Amino acid sequence: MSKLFTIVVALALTTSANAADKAPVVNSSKPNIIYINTDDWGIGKVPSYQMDEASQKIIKTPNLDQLRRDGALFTNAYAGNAVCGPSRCTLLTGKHPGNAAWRANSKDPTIEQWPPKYPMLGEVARNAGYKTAAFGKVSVGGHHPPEHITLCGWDYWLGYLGHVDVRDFYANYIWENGEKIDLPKNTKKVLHGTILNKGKGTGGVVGIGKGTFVEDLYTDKIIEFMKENKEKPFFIYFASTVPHGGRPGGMRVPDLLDYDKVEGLTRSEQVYCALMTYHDRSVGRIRSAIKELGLDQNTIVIWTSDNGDESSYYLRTKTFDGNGPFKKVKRSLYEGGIRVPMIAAWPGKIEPNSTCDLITTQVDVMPTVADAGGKELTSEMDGISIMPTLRGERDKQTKREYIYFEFYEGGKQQSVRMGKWKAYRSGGWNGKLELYDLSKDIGEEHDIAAQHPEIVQRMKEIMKKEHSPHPRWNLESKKNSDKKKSNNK
Ligand SMILES: [Ca+2]
Ligand SMILES: [Ca+2]
Repeated sequence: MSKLFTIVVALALTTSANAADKAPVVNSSKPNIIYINTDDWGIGKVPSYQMDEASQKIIKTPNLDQLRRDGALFTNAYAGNAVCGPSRCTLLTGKHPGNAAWRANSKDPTIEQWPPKYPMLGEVARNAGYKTAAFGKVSVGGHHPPEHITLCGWDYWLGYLGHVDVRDFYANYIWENGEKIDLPKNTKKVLHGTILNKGKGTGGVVGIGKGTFVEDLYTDKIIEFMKENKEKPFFIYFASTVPHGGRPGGMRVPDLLDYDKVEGLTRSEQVYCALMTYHDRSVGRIRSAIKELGLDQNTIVIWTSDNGDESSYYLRTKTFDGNGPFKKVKRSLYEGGIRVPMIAAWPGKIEPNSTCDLITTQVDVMPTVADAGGKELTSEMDGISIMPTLRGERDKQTKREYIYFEFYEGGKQQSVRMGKWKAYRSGGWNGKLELYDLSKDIGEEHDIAAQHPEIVQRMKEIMKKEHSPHPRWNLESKKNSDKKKSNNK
């Protein structure tokens, strides 16, 4: 036990509550946490995962490679859901997809449901003793008034209100703590002359920007926040929009970083790769700042992505195998839509250059943060704390029997991961349940439901149990709901 920790314990034991209130904040008992959640970064495109030769050869992420060498590569990490809004909703509300307010990007919850009565991630962190800050795509789902972002529990936030406005890496404004501020360098004129490529299918403007690159601005402000709060434990949520692009902002970077010299890359791919390398620099800058502030022994850095790989509107993934060995991409509850990269480092606790096969999803972030701050988990949290794993005490790690997903784009999808088993169903209650053994069939190619009726039955029970009714989303099959409607006439 460290000397400092002994003193803290002694203080807590011997002083009255009043005196304890006046005691200086000592952050050695609570690790700082920096949670970096990228946007649509497919697991195949993370060179450390070694799933795609082209990604390993072409995409430069030296700082993520270093993070991996310093920490653990999670091989069974899942996003909150298969697409931005629902995934972030799970992360920020601590509700799994069967209980979540957002279960598709397309519709908002009802006014009775939002804002919720239960505490959200920032508030849980704050209640656990953390100074809290959020950067980037801070929306829980859909588009919010600024006060709803603040309500999540952030002492400081910088970013955008929704999922569309946030896509512009050179927007001429940004929101800071509920106030809209100008980014005067990002004039239309400056950007107008920088278009390298436009037209159908590129998802907006692709090219070079010469103003304030918002990804860098987030990083500057994260470092500033850490400096200001280095004496306190802090929790930072960095929702980078890299490598997501799309209308209306498109994809722009300050420089192509020599990706234009790589043979065979399309212009979109050059910009796309440069975006990833710019984000990688952000990770490097943040980690250097942690070291300079003397906080590295007491800071957990977790890096991940909010859903599987995206290909539909980028038209730039042909060179790369973005989903690795997994089936489908973003918007699917097959593994390719939800299995994500996750790398965590904590010097002295997480074994360097290790791998971890714990099945974890973004629903676990909230209980993990509460636990890190010494708080009990509440019944409102659907996940488990992975602090024992992060502390290097894997034998103490609580494991769950299964994880559950549901999602309402591309059919009514449900899936369950239970040990080696993966169940998938599309079409609601009456859809055919497919069963895969991931230990032998990582690509979900061989449906063996017919051979395992007892597992199928169990999976159906889990799907029934974990789905909670929602006014916007139900699992009735279309036929049945049509029948109901005509019966009601
Ligand atoms: Ca996303
Ligand atoms: Ca693949």
